[in-house]
Amino acid sequence: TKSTTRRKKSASAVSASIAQFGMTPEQFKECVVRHLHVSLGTDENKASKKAWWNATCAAVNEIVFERATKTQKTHFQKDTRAVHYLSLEFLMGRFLKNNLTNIGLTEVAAQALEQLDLDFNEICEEEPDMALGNGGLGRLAACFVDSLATLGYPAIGYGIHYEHGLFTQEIKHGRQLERPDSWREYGNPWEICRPESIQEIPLYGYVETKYDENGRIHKEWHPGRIIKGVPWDIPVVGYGAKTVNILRLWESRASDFFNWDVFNAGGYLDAQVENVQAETISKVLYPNDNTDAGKELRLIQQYFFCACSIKDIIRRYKRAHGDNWDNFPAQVVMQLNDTHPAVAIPELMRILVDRAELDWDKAWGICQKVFAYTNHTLLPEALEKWSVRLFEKVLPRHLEIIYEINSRFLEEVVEPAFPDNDEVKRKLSIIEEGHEKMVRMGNLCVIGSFKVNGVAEIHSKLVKSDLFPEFDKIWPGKLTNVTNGVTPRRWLKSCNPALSNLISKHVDEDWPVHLDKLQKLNDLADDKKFQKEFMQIKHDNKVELAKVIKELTNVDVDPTALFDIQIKRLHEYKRQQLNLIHIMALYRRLLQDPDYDMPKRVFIFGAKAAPGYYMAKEIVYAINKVADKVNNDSRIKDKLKVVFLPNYRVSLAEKMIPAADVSEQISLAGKEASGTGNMKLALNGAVTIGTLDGANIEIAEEAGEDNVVIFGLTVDEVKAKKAEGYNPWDYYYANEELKAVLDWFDTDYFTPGKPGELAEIKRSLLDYGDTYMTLADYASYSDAHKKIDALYQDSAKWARMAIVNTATMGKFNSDRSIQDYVNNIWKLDPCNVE
Ligand code: B1H
Repeated sequence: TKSTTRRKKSASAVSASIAQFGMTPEQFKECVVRHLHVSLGTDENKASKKAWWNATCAAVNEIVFERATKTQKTHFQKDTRAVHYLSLEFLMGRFLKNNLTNIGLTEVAAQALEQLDLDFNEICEEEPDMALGNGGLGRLAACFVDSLATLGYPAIGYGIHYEHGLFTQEIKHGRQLERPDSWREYGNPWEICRPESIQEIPLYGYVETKYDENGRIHKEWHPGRIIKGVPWDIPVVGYGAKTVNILRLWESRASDFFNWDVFNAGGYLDAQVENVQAETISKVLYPNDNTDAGKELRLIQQYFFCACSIKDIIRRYKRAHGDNWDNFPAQVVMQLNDTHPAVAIPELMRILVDRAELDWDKAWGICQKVFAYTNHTLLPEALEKWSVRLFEKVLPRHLEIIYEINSRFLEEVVEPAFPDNDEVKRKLSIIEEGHEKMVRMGNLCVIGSFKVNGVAEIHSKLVKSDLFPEFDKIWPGKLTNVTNGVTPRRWLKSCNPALSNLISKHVDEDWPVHLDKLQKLNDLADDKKFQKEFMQIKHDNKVELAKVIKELTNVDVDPTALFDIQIKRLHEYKRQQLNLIHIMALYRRLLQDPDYDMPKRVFIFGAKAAPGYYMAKEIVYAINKVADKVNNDSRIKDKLKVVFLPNYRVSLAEKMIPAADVSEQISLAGKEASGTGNMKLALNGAVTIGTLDGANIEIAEEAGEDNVVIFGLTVDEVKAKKAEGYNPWDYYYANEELKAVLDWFDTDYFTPGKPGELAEIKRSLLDYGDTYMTLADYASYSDAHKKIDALYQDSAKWARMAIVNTATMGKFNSDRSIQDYVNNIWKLDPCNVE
């Protein structure tokens, strides 16, 4: 009966998609085979799996590009207002399964490939992740473009077409090694080059001051270099595939225009060097998450893609409106994804004042209606500052414009609000005075934008109270909140098909676009049959993940054990070290008392460390060394396993998240702006163990206090403890277990023959002051895990909690985030395509 319901289910899915796109599995199959011949130049007998994957993508693209063209045409004809999402990162992951989900042809494609004796999932595995982002900030941009297309809003994502995305991670002898990521070495079926929309971008040089006949001042920038920006377009398919928006990524090339001079001077080799320099701009993504590298190349990357994008936006605007700038703010809104694209503000000013010759006030009036800025972090090391010296070298005219913006702001805005107050002026100035003068990009963004938002309630509150309190006083209402979200298409429907099918049996089929409907599952939380089905699916997903774990690490894990997962970038504020210390304490308890009462547990990590982040890499090493020891210690009878899955990325997350029982969200309160992995895990039925930080607070509100396990200091308690003088040694001496675990780092217990190899971790937690108060939260964290153990041992109670988590995560749909942006910031109308 199970297989008949499966067949019925897929039959109805197939008929629905036939209704929309008129395609049967047979037709899809013929389309794939045709592409194998005409697009790939091979045939059924010779084709590699990669070729089959390419041919399948080509078949999907027949629908996708058709819809993309239709969408662009409609937006142009209706002259729609659009949002332009400027982001240095788009962490898209794989497209095939996602695009099939969104055009409703997953079952058709799976059956077509089956008829060709191919396994659908195996073919999907051929696709490299498009990893043009570091972590949450980049993945948020990817979820947002999905939601914008799904909701039918005219939108375009602008970014950089990096040749190398985030590095791939290998673990060798427990340490992280970085290898370049080559996601498009042999071409990428999802992108298309648009040479007709190439832009030329100036850099370096000097500014000449001129006066016209009327004595009016005019500034002319004589650039030292011109770089070419080549756009690559990637279609973004909305769920239901009515709207297909575009992600436009710029690749840098040497400009032919500039090189003629070099050729004429006889410098053929010099010209090649210039080419290499130009192409370096889009060569590689900076691998830092939540830290500012402050490198010249990074500033050039930022300017390069902002300048290309603004020229592109203006070209499109002028096609409909000519040289009349009056409607520009009505047609265009640009969302700045953090301060990384902040230089777009002086760039638009430069074009309006120097090129279009608008007077300053009119130009500034336009700018202030066009830009909105999202702040993603309060961490001081992540707040971007550029040295004035570097800025002047790379963008001399922009520096002048920033000075002008600043002096007018200080005189016309700050002086009236805070008369004669030099201290406030010093704080709000875009220029930080000091040993080395710096440009503060956060201040520039707040001054140049009409709205500024944080990414979760508590974070937005802290942006107002701690980061920009005077700005909040000057412009009440400018600082606001939009809580993050995730797309339920990728993060439930497509990555967890079994749970999705179960949900569809009990909730209207349109839950992927009306995620609040999951609330209906609340009524089934105590239903024994439903609990059994729900937990059976969780178990099956754990069986699948156990296979992946075996393949990647050769560790055997028991799928009946509790799967506890922490997946996110490695950062001390995220406190993977807290998780590790607790694991070591469990190990110690098991060694001291073989009958220690706890359910079998598997702790699973996925995390990349920035290549230059020393302590993060030490923590990766420590996790791997502890894992080696624990996993091979027969004394504890497999009650505890620790695995570190290498090369954590979007496609690996899609396999881990459906299999999680417990979600670790353990940052120090006040440090994690929002988090989005926390939402994905809870949506898939994981129970959160977490601090009152970022979106955890809102997740707890939605799920109810009984269905999450909260521990640790609150934001206010953290502040109070810092104020009174936090001393980690107090906690070390007060807690016998904590002391024993920390002292373990000094021995060679986990690194035989190499005592002290892990000692830096202990030092960072004691001698260096424990910046993120790991020791202060340890006891509370340990108690929280005891609570988890007890809850898990009551399987009905646990099932109830898991179900309620899935049922109550509707708020964290990125469609809701986008609707918030639309209502409060962007003011867009949806546009019907056909
Ligand atoms: C987030 C970053 C970030 N906040 C600088 N800030 C970067 C900062 O390359 N850089 O220089 C890169 C990334 N990333 C994350 O944004 C927050 O830490 C998360 O809490 C949040 O969920 C996510 C999306 O808003």
